[in-house]
Amino acid sequence: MEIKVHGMGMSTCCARVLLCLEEKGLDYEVVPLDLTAGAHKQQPHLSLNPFGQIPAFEDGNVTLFESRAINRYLARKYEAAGTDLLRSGSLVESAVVDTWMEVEAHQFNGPIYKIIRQMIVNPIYGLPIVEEVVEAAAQNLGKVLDVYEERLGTHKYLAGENYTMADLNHIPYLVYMMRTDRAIIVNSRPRVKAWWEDISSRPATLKVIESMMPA
Ligand code: GS8
Repeated sequence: MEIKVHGMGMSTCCARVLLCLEEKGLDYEVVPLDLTAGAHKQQPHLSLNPFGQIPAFEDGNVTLFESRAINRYLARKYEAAGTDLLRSGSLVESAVVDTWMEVEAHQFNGPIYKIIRQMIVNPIYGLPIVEEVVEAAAQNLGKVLDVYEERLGTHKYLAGENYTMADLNHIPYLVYMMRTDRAIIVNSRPRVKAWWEDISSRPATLKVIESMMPA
């Protein structure tokens, strides 16, 4: 297979890339990496991702890491296939997609990562859930999603009337958060809730959720 994703479907950052591959209808192979054995901190993985993290990505001779950068590469290379994720045909529309992708990476990701780390990852490693950390992150995420609630009052999706990579990049952490009692942060905001129900029921999303951790 030309396209290889080194990692595993249960990892949120790998799932982000798989969502893009599925929206584009591309064939790919997930090359499993045994994180428990520390394979990500050793060669040959370090030559694919020098930070010793997953995912790492190969498309023929091209090797990349950083899930969001991999997704932009895929969307540019396979622009004509599947969903138009970057709206590159319009300077302004693509700039709005960029804006909301930045919002995801710089406003949304920080607090939701803390919630998932505490509530989902810590128990796996036998670590306690620090409730104060969860509460502070939930407050911050709520403030971010207040902005989304407003935005989704005038637009169907974050970047406008079309589903784009700006929406897609949010999905993996939300899949896990929606299984916790902090799902209320989404469910208490009607437009954010409707947006989540829409983007989480896309065929590509349903396919990728199958490879994530079971609920
Ligand atoms: C983050 C990669 C990352 O944190 C990206 O690709 O988007 N900004 C990067 N990967 C995590 C798994 S994410 O579920 C990872 O590899 N963790 C193991 C480690 O850091 O040792």
